[in-house]
Amino acid sequence: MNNPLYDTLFGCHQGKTSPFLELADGTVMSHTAYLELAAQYAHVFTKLGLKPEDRVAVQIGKSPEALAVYAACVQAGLVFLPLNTAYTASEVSYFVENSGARLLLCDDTKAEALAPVAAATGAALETLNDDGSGSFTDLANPMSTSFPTVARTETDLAAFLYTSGTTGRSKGAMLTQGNLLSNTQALLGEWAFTADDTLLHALPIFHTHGLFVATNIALLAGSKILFVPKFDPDTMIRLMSKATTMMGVPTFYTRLLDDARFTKDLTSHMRLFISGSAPLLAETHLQFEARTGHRILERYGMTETNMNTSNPYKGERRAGTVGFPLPGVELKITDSQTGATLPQGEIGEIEVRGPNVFKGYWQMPEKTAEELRENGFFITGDLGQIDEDGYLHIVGRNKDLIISGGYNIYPKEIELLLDNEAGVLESAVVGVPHPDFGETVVGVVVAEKGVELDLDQLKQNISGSLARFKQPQKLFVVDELPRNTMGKVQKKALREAYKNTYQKP
Ligand code: MLC
Ligand code: AMP
Repeated sequence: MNNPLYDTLFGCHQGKTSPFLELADGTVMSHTAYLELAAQYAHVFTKLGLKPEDRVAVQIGKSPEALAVYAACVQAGLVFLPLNTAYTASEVSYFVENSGARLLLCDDTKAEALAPVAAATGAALETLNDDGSGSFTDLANPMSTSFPTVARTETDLAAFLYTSGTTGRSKGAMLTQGNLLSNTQALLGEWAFTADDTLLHALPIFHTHGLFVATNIALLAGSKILFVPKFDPDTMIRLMSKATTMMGVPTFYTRLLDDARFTKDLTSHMRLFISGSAPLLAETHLQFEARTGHRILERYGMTETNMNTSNPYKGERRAGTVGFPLPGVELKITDSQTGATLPQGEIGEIEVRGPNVFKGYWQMPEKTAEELRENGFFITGDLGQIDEDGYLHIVGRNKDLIISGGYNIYPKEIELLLDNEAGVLESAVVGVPHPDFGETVVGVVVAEKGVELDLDQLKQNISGSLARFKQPQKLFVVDELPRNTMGKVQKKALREAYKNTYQKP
């Protein structure tokens, strides 16, 4: 095969007039139109001097054009590096610099702020707006609608997705063509997607869930996607009758349940609802079944591994569990200290191995070695337990991570900023329950001796460096942080102490 990922997901649709993307206003883009646009973009990459393996950093809104950039990168053998649109210029600066991206694509609203970032790293800067306009489009318009696909193998890189870590420095997870392809093939079989399906797609396309899980499956199956820019109850309810399947984070499901228009009738024709990226409360699963008669299929994955486990499509979808390892994925529960495999039923670290597991962190061999064992098992940082029927339960995290509305937030990144502020001796950031997002961010700070901290000012000072969704909802001052005998801050005690502090604004 010439370029396994391109040929299997994209190239196979060449010449087909079948609908691929249907937008909220009813506009349809066929498979062929999508591929022709991607080919034009691939020509622009060549014109800009990009070579296979070069990184293309992309911070643009959700549009068919944005999805065509992904296809173009695969066809031209480039590494696609999507970035959350909420990231500030200072956050983007790190990703561009660290990845050595040769091209940075953004929209007109960000171009001015990102121009210095591109200039400092030597990356080319082009714009692509939500409506399809921009300097990148101007370059693409005169290009041919066919492009000679660049040969690749399954071990070649296809994408970098950045994920933060316990040190606060983001790490570029290197995903190969084989990682993406094998996972899509496994999921397609498990969830029975076909060309008759229509997927209601409201997830962002800069993370694994909306990009690889949702889009790749639809491409492989030849399904149509109802492609909406973001989750909005009115649009979801309006379009539900046209869909057969939906994927979402738990917040999608709780928001739908909060809407009286979301009824059994509205969903009677639906084939499948899938949830992931954050824990779906068993209560939500049961409420959903009571309201609609559908049992949500919950699965478990992460940036570094794509999807690892899934509840069964045909068998019992068990509330509060994430099901069984996918075909080809090995999973074990181990002792966090010794790494030894624990007997069934015991709680321990979840480790996974398989063709889905990433190649390592870009230019961070030590970080890679800490989490990816030489024998191929990846230490997920999630704590799990396998019940007597083989279902995996995720019971906690061994990593310091907050998941808010499906977005990962690493406390260390926020603590480093708070600690740097004048008058702050030290800080600790934890996640506390939030009715809509599952968890939200709270910061606890200790002032330097004799200093009276202005918390509003403090929040304001760190806001320029942090995407809105990472900014603490609340800050508290304490005399000292709770510590264990080893001197380690006891986050569990802080989570307990502040668990009821979220108030609706
Ligand atoms: C938005 N805001 C959030 C937020 N999303 N705050 C905390 N957590 C979030 N997730 C804030 C904005 O900063 C803004 O703040 C305000 O909420 C309104 O913004 P919005 O864009 O209008 O929000 P909304 O549309 O309501 O978005 C909420 C959401 C969205 C849950 C629909 O966050 C979302 O689509 N999440 C999906 C994330 C996802 O795809 N994760 C997959 C990761 S992959 P202000 O102050 O400006 O008003 C992965 C692997 C796997 O985890 O297994 O899948
Ligand atoms: P990310 O790094 O954004 O890919 O997030 C991956 C993390 O999300 C995992 O390590 C889990 O902690 C969490 N996660 C994903 N799916 C689920 C799920 N179904 N239940 C609980 N946690 C999940």
